[in-house]
Amino acid sequence: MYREGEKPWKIVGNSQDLYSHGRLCTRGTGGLGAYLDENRLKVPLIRTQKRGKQVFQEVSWQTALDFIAEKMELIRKKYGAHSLALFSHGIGGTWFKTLVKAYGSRNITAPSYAQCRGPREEAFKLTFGRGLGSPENTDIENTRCLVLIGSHIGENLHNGQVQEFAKAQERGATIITVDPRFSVAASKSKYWLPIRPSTDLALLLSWMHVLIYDELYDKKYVEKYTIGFQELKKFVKKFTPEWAYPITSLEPNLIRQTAREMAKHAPSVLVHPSRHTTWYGDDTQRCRAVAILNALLGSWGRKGGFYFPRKAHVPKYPIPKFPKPLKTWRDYLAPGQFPFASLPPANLLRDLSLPKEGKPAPIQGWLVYATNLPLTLPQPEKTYQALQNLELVVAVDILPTAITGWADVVLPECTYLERYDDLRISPGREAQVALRMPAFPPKYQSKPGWWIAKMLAKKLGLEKYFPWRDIEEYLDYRLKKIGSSLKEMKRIGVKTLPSNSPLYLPEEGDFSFPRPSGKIELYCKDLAAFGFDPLPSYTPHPEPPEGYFRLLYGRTPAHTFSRTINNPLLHELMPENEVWIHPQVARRFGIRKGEYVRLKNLDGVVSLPVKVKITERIRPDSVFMAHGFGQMQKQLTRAYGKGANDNGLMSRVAVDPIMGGTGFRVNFVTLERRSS
Ligand SMILES: Nc1nc2c(c(=O)[nH]1)N[C@H]1C(S)=C(S)[C@@H](COP(=O)(O)OP(=O)(O)OC[C@H]3O[C@@H](n4cnc5c(=O)[nH]c(N)nc54)[C@H](O)[C@@H]3O)O[C@H]1N2
Ligand SMILES: Nc1nc2c(c(=O)[nH]1)N[C@H]1C(S)=C(S)[C@@H](COP(=O)(O)OP(=O)(O)OC[C@H]3O[C@@H](n4cnc5c(=O)[nH]c(N)nc54)[C@H](O)[C@@H]3O)O[C@H]1N2
Ligand SMILES: [Mo]
Repeated sequence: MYREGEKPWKIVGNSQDLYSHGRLCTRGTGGLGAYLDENRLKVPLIRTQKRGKQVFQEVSWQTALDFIAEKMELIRKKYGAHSLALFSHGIGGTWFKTLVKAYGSRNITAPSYAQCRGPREEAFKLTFGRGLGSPENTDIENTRCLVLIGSHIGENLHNGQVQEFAKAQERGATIITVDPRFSVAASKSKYWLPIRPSTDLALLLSWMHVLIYDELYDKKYVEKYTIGFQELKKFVKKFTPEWAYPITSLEPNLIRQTAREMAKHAPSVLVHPSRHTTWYGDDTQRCRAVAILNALLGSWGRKGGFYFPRKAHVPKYPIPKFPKPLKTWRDYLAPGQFPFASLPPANLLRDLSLPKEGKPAPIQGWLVYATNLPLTLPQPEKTYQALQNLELVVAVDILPTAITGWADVVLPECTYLERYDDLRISPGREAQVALRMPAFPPKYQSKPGWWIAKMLAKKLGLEKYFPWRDIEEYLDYRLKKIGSSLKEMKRIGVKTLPSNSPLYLPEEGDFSFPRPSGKIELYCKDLAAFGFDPLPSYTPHPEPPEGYFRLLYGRTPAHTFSRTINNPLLHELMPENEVWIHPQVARRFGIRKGEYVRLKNLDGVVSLPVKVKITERIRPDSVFMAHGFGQMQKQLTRAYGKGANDNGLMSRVAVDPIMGGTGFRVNFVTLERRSS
């Protein structure tokens, strides 16, 4: 803990923490910059002019919270409590979820579902009976063959995974990377498959064909644990590598070789399920294909494939039952719409905030916690429309960002270095509990999320849902239930609880998978019952028109989405993004190295100028850039106007009919030179 007068110097990891082993990534170390950032929100603000105009008045916490509580009461009376939605991302959202449930709404969403992991979670649940969760139960550490499909570990810095990836590589594990871009992971791979974007499902089907018809699959495993193999075998018969070649642009030989390589190492092989999986609208089906491929290789529940994670059970602090909401997002779905959505898609709640046919919209108020919706939800013009129609928009943030610019009330949270959050109880190889505690007192007038939610609850007469005196009492209560205490956790940070639940399938005896059949379902009756393909079919996606390129995007090691671009330490590492273009494209447009161009999409949306990176590491039919840049808040003195915003160009989406995810990779752009 910080002592008065001391200067913050460095963030270090906790060696007992399985997620970091004491080693932090760039962004973890750079976290100090979030605390130091002089552009931070400092006091509560209330808008004094029409929404969209950024004219705010500084107010006291009392005034800000009174204003919100009054508006929430008004919404409850006029439209019903269910017409308030919460958008949140990350663990800090816990308190606001409690608040909103207590108030009477279950319209609670996060972009980490329908803009990220949703399709994968539903696909794996439909196949194996459980999703991957976060962090994923991938046994990279022990794998002998790792297949990465549009998952660029190394640039996507999920700390634990990157460390395991490095270990696997050192051990000489074979890495196969399928990516239209020569990613960092591709550079460490034995095989790089520069696939034509949007055709992965064809590759997956032809890999299955090779495994089955060359009899390379795990027969014992398939027989014992799966159902639907005969249907699958018949289904993939025609999907030969020769069939896949013109679709994917990958040579048949390469497809056969890589299938054999996987089979050689099975079951210690991991076809990584990827994380950001909302690509082309048929994403649940593509992820089903990944799941099925893993089942053929016998990797689920096997060492070097997928382990069964352990999770600590920590009793909750007792609170009364939440009231039953009058309506939820499901009541607004058409029959058969998104039948497998287990959470509300954020885009759905956004769209439900738009008035239709002169009637008031079902959603009338937004509480937004730690998510920058204009840069996060595709089709931003719809987000702006919704924002103009709401009765109330509250943003709880640490910076003056795109979303706070649209809020009626802006509440400055303190950074994660200045507050307690709820306990981290996530799955892993061991059952661990971790504490986040303040290293410094909150700067300015910022306050922790738990305090904000508790105070609001009090003003709304909902204090019984926050019955603890303060966060320390809350945490201590929970920790004592597992034989620890806040005092102990403040000292050790992370605690491993005893757990001997098996990490892998038993060698002998039966095992029942949590599916209706008790087996891994290669053929999915549940999907068929709703009119979806029970086995994943390949359907072609539109190709870019002449002179246009598919817009690909992804992570970059120095930054987390849009949230770190203004961070003084991380900004220094990467102040702007670049657009990657192939030399052929550069020649055709007469573009020179380091030049700035604008990207223009098929709907005429034009980006800010962005620097060109001419490289053979990207296919000539696509361009690539890192997400999160091109921010337009002048108050963000470092991030302002630097680089281009991929989300601004996402005016089209391909919606997944199974769970409502928004496929982002269906936007095409051309390049505009400055002089032209
Ligand atoms: N176009 C496009 N859209 C995408 C993606 C993409 O690659 N391209 N990626 C998708 C994916 S995978 C995901 S998971 C989502 C992520 O979506 P978001 O979580 O919305 O990502 P950010 O843009 O980082 O927005 C985070 C916001 O939280 C604020 N913030 C940061 N720390 C704190 C804190 O401690 N407290 C509070 N109260 N606020 C804080 C930041 O200032 C920022 O305004 O985006 C999805 N959307
Ligand atoms: N540094 C850093 N790391 C992060 C994050 C961060 O913000 N910063 N965010 C975290 C989060 S929430 C997520 S969801 C993950 C996301 O990390 P990933 O799941 O790895 O996803 P993306 O970053 O979107 O990576 C996209 C990759 O897919 C490739 N690609 C594009 N189109 C296709 C295609 O049609 N087929 C194939 N096979 N590949 C294609 C792109 O070239 C790119 O290399 O990263 C996590 N890790
Ligand atoms: Mo994500």
